[in-house]
Amino acid sequence: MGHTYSAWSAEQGRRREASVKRAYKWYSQWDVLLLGVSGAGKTTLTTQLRNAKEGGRSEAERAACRGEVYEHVVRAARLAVEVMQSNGAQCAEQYNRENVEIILAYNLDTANLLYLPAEFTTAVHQLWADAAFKGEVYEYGGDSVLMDSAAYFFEEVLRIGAPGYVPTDTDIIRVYRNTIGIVETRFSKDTWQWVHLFDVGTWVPECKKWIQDFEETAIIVFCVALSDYDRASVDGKHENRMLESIAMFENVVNLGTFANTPIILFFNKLDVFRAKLAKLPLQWHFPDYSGGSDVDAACKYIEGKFTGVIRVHRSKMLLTTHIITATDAQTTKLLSDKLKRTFNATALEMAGFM
Ligand SMILES: Nc1nc2c(ncn2[C@@H]2O[C@H](COP(=O)(O)OP(=O)(O)OP(=O)(O)O)[C@@H](O)[C@H]2O)c(=O)[nH]1
Ligand SMILES: [Mg+2]
Repeated sequence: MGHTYSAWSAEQGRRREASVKRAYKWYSQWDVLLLGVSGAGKTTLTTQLRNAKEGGRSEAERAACRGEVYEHVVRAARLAVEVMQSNGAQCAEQYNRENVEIILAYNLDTANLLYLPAEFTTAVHQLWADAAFKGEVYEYGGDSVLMDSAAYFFEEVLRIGAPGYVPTDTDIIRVYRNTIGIVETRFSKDTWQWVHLFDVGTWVPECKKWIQDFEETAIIVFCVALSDYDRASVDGKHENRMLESIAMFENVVNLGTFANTPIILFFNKLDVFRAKLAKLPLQWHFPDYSGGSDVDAACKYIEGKFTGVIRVHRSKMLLTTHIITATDAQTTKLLSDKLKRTFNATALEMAGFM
C-alpha cells in the first residue's frame, strides 16, 4: 500500500511541476508548433496569418521576390511540358506544338529579372488553353509540390510577364520554397504579441532532441496535404507521402510530451484533392477505401486513418479537425479564430473553470 502511495505521489508531483511550468510560460508566451511533412502547407498558413495580422510585405519586399516567381513559373511550365511528352500526349493545335519548343528552349535570364519575354508568356498562356496540356497538369503533375500552384501561375502568366510586374502577396504565397530548420514568427499587435509561431520545416528525424524545447507548447497545428496520397514520400521509407504523414502524426500525438496539448489537425489542399480524386483513384494507393470519387467519403476515410493512430487518451476538446484550402483567404480567419478559441479554453481550464 505504502509503495503504491509513494509511486502515485511522485507521479502527481511530476504532473504538478509540469503544470506549474506550463502556467508560468503561459503568462509570457504562447508557443504554436506547426508540424507536417514537406509541402503540407505549414509556411502557407504562417504567411497567411502574418499577412492578416501584420499587413503584407512592402512594395520593395514584394519586388525583391520577382525572380522567385519567375523561376517558379518557368520550372512549372517546363515540368508540365516534360510530363506531357513523357506520357506521349500531343497538343491538338500546331501552334501549341511550337509553343512546347519555345518553353523547352527558354532559360531564365537571371541578370535581367524585369520581365519575362512575351514569346514565353504567350506560349504558356496558349498552351494553358489546350485540353491535352491542362489534363497533364492535373492528372500527372501530382508528384511535385511545384505543380500545386501551376494552374494559378499559368492562369496569371500574362500579368506576371508584363514589364513593371511586382508580385502580389498572393503570388508570393503560391511560390514553393522548402523551409529548412525551425522558423519563428512573432506578431506585434494586441494579444497576438504573446504568440510565437514555430514553422518546423524539413523534418528532423531525431525529433526527441529538439522537441524537449517545446514541452510547454500551447497548441500544435498539424498539417496534412489531402492530395499527398499518390505522392512519393520524402524519407523514402513509406509507400507514399500520406503514409509518411500518418506515421509522423502517430509519432507526435502519442508522445507523452504533448498528452495535454490541444492539437488542430488541418487537412489541406482540398482544391488539389478535388481536381485529382476522380482521375487518380484513392483506392489505387489505399486498397481498403471503397468510397470512389466522393470527396466527402474520401476526406472521412483519410481523417479516420489519422484519428485511428491515436493511442494516448485525447478528449474531443484537445483534438479538432478541419478540411481547408490554405491558399484561400478565409482559411486565415478559421485558423485565427481557432487559435483564439483554443487559447481561451486553455486559459479557462488553467484557471480551474473547466
Ligand atoms: N493549390 C494549393 N496549393 C497549396 C495549398 N496550400 C499550400 N499550397 C502550395 O503548396 C506549396 C507548399 O506549401 P508550403 O506551405 O510551402 O509547405 P510546407 O509545409 O511549408 O513545406 P516544407 O517547407 O517543405 O516543409 C506552396 O507552393 C503553396 O503555395 C492549397 O491549399 N492549395
Ligand atoms: Mg515550409
